[in-house]
Amino acid sequence: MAGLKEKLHEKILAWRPRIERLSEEYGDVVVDVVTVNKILGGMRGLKSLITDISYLDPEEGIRYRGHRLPDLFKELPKPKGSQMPYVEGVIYLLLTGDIPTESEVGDVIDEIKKRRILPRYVYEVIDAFPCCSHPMAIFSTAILTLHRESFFAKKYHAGINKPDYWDPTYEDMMNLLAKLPEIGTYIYAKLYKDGKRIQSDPDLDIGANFARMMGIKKPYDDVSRMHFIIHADHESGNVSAHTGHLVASSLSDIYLSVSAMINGLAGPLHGLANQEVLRWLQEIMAKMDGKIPSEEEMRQFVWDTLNAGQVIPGFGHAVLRKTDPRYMIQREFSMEHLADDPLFKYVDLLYKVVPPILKEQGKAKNPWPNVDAQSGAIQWHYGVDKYEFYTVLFGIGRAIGICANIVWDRALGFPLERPKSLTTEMLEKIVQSKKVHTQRDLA
Ligand code: NMX
Ligand code: MLT
Repeated sequence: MAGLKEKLHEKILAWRPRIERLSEEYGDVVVDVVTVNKILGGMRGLKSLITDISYLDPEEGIRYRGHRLPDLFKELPKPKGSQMPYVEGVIYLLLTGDIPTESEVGDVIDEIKKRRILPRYVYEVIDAFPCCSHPMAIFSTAILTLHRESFFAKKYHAGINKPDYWDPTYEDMMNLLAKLPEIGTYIYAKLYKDGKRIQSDPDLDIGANFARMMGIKKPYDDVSRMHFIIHADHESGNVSAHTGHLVASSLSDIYLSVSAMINGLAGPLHGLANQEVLRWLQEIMAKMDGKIPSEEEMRQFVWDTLNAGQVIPGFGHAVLRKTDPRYMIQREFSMEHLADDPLFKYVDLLYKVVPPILKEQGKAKNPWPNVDAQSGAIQWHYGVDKYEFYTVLFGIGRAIGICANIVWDRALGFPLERPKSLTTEMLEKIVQSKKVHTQRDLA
């Protein structure tokens, strides 16, 4: 039986002719049109990227390699007695496109275990951070520090054939993914537990080991698995995925690229929204003196926030036009495990009151909750109440998809990304020339 890397190699060889054919035979076919508003509106919806790792349907939500998330949670192998699948199974799936068998997942678990140990200097860099630094700044820097370990960078400098780029990139990916939980949990220990680190256990899978290093009992192992899996990928246009891809397109290695994507994820309109949801909820809780607000009171809090010119964190989406399935997976878990938690009751109230208000306000194209509206409340329930840390958890998961994309970018020989920019005057001239055209047509 072929291991993950051999399987990936077979898949790459089979895929390359499809891309070559598209470029050679259909290179001039028009796929989308760039209007002025696409340029001014953050390229929203512009079909201009390619990835086979995942696809986001506005109505249905994300599919990883063609699989809806609720199906995946049934299809992927699970540890005995666990509700959630192995994170390692998603690594296998995103890289190869195949649902792994138990034994294939076992091989990935072994691969990851071998690569976990962090060089001492990473701890020292984390220790050296000034007080009050945000965990995402520390996380990004700790990853960046590992750049000196890159196989890809070493091979590139020694001289490597372009078709082989993917191979050392795969090695960098597996090394980094194995180390991210160690980095994340050390940042947590350093910032919130007086630096008292719990050592990893070489016998555990990613989810169980993460729970152990966080010092949190079951079912936090399943919470971690669920969290890393649902955050793993969201096609290529979101800020973190796009940043990872863009930086990697200059042949920066995985460490440089993932560190950069973490910085994009750290923005409040993207991954930091999970922290913002909890910060906002805590403010409301303080105003309510811990009591659960009535629907009417909650509506008022939502309107107050909107009227102050702020967004409701955890709601809306640039692509989705329905409730995020990642939200629903977490909601179902919460109804089973934390139904009586006061914070969940707040989240549940928001689920009911926010969408009609956003519809009434009439600005947001999508009034429904996204992944971030629910994730923090689960962490809080299991004792992770330092909400600045939540986006680090998102980042550990997101790195899986971004790394898989970078390996495939290299395998398919995708070029340096370099779109063209125009000046305002140039755009005005283009618009002017179109107007002249229209008038001429009318004459
Ligand atoms: N609360 C208030 N206003 C909103 C919201 C919201 N949750 N969502 C969108 N709007 C506003 C948006 O600010 C914009 O206003 P303006 O015209 O004054 O600039 C208007 O509605 C149109 O925005 P959309 O086209 O619906 O959304 P867009 O694609 O520009 O942005 C988000 C998408 C996700 C950035 C936006 O919905 C938002 O700010 N949501 C809250 C933050 C959040 O939850 N982010 C996490 C997204 C998921 N993730 O993990 O990355
Ligand atoms: C994500 O998971 O990246 C977010 O939902 C944002 C997006 O897809 O635009």
